[in-house]
Amino acid sequence: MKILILNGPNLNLIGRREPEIYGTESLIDFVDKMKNKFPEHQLDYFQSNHEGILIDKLHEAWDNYDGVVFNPGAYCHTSIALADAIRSIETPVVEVHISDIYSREEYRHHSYTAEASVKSVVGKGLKGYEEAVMYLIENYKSGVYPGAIG
Ligand code: CA2
Repeated sequence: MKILILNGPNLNLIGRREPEIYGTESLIDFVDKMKNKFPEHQLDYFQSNHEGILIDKLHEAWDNYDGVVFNPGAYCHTSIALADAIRSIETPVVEVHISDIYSREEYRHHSYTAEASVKSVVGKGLKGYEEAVMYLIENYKSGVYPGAIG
């Protein structure tokens, strides 16, 4: 299975600041380790700080990937365009947030992109990415994604 791990704004700085919220490990290092845990699957990593580039990547994922694990960062709280991009492709998208957005500042409590995704995993640290990958792998054959909310 080919899975794209897609990350949005500021997630390139994870591990360097605010360790009490995001931990001390960088996403690139974590994804590298995760690749060893899923040797029979292809995991590709991409990060951008730009909304349009993330939209382009989602469109490209339709023809090139079987699933996307997506942390849109703060764009999840604002971007109807990203939510539309998720809805516009047939590739299943699982949203991940490292922190529990629902127990943080009120302006983080709503996610447009989670509403368009088949599932969302929040507040589990970087392990949440692993849970999202496993969910995609487990449900790929049946093509049925239980718990789908969008
Ligand atoms: O919890 C998550 O994964 C978030 O998507 C992280 C975003 C935040 O805006 C979302 O509400 C929840 C922030 C990305 C990283 O921001 C940093 C802030 C300080 C130091 C390093 C990264």
